[in-house]
Amino acid sequence: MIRFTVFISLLVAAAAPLRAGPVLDYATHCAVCHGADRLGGTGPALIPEALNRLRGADLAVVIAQGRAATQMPGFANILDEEAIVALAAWLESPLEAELDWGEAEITASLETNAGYVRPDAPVFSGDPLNLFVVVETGDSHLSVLDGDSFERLARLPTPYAVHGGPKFTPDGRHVFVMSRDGWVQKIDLWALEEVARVRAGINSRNIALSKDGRWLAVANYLPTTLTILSTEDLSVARILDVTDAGGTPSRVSAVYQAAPRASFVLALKDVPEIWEIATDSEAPLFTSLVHGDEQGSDGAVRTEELFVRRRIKLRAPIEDFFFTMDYAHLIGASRDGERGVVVDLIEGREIAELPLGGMPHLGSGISWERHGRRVLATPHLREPMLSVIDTGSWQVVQEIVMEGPGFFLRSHETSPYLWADVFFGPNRDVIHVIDKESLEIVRTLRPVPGATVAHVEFDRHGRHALVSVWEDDGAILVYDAASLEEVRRIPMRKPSGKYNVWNKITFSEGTSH
Ligand code: DHE
Repeated sequence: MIRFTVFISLLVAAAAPLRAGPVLDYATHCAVCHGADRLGGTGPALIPEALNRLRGADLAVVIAQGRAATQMPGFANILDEEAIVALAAWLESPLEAELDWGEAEITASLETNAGYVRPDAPVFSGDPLNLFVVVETGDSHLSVLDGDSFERLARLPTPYAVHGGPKFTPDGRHVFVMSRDGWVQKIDLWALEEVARVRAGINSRNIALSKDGRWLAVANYLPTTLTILSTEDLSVARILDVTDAGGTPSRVSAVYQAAPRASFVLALKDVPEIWEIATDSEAPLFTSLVHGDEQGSDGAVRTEELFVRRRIKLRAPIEDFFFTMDYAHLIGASRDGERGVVVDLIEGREIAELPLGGMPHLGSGISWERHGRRVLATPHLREPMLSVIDTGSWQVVQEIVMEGPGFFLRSHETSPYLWADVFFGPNRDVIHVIDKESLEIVRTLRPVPGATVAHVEFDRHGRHALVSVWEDDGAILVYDAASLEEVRRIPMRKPSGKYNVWNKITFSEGTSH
C-alpha cells in the first residue's frame, strides 16, 4: 500500500487535482463508457460482482493509469489520489438501486449485425468441422483457425472478458460465446461473421446448448436467474428465478447440457440443490419421475411443457461439476473445496463422497478407459496434483504430483497422453504430458520460460495439440501430438481457451463439455 501511495502521488504530482466525490466523479468521467447505472456500455460493468477479480490497489491503479491495449485511459492527471481511492471504494460497493434485468431489458439489449449475410456454404475451403475457435482475452477478440493448415481465417471482436467454453450447435455451424458481463454472442462459422449479441444477465457464469441446438441456457450470478434463449434469434424463451423450494435465491455455479437426458443440469451456488431442466418432451426426466418433486414452471407436472424442472437436494452446495460419459452421474466439488460429491442423476440423490481436497477443478475433468475401467482425472486449484478416480468404485486410483496446481486437462481418443498445465506458482510455464496407462509424467514441456502456458486442445484427428502462451504478447503453440515437438507458433493476444468444433460437437472424451 505504501508503494502504491508513492506511485499514485508521483503520477498526480504534476497535475492540478480536482475534488468532487465518487458519485460525481463517476458521472463525469466514467459513465459515458461504463453506463450511468454502472452496468456497462462500451466498457465493462463496474459492480462488485464484476470487480471481485480485481480488488484493492489494482482497481485504483487502473483508474490512475488506464489499461494497456484497451480504450481505458488513465485519470491520474484529472483526479487526485484521494479521489481515485474513493472512486475505487465506491465502485466496489453494491449498487444502490434494485436491479431489474428481465425479458424487457434483455430484449432491448439485442444488437444484430446489419452486415451479416447468411451464406449457403462455408466462405472458406477447409474442413468446417476441424476449425478452432481461439478466445483472445488480451484485446477481446476471437480467432478462427483452420485445424489442418493452422491458417487464421478470421479475427472477430467479442465482448469484454469472455469466460467459459463457447458452445457449438450440433451441426458445428454456429458458436455461442459468453462474457462475464452477461453478453452472449452468436457467430456463424460458415460466414466467419457475428450474427447478433444480447445481454442475458448482468454477471454470468457460463452457457449450455440444448441437445437439439434450439435453446441456450445462460447461468447468472446477477440477477439470480437462468435465462433460456432461442438460438435462432436470441429471443427470450424463459427466465427462471433461481431459488430453493423455500424461496431463498441462489447464484448458479454452472450449467451444462446432459445430451442423453435431453436436459440442462445446473448446480446452485448458495443453496444445496441441483436442478435438471428438460429441453425436449422426450427427456427421460419426464419418464423417470422418481421422487415426485418434478414440477413445471407453474408448480404442476405437465409432461408436454418444455423446461420442466426437477430439484435434487444435496447436503451442501457444490461448485462446478463433471458428468460421467453415460450422464448417469455427476461429480461436483463442495464449496469448501475439501470434498467431491457424486450424484446419481437417475435416482436423484447423492451416492458417494470422495476425499478430494485442494479445490478440485472438476469442470476441467476428462475421462478415458484404463485397464478396462473408466477413470476420470481432475486438477486441483490449490494443490500441485491431479487426482485420477475410478468411476465405478468411486475410489481415488492415484494422485499425480505436479510442479504446481493446474487449471485445465486435455486428451483425445487417439492419444496415449493427457496434457496438464501448471497454472499457479513459479512453474506456471510448465505443461506435463502424462501417460494415460502408467499415469507417469513422460515429458515436462517449458516452451517459453517465465510465460504462463496453459489450456490444451487437440484437433479433430488428434494429430496436433494446441497450447496457449497466456500472455499479452502470447501465442498458440502447435505440437505434434505423437512426437511432442513444437511445429508452429501463431502470435495471439493473451489466448485463453481454444475449442475444436469436431471435438466439441461429438463430446470427445478428451475435452471439456
Ligand atoms: Fe473459469 C471454464 C468457473 C476462474 C478461464 N470456468 C469455466 C467453467 C466454469 C468456470 C463453471 C465452465 C464453463 C463452460 O465451459 O461452460 N472459473 C470458474 C470459477 O469459479 C473461477 C475459479 C473463479 C471465477 O472468477 O469465476 C474461474 N476461469 C477462471 C480464470 O481466472 C480463468 C483462468 C481466466 C478467465 O478468463 O477468467 C478462467 N474458465 C476459463 C476458461 C474456461 C473456463 C478458459 C473454458 C475451459 C474449457 O476448456 O472449456
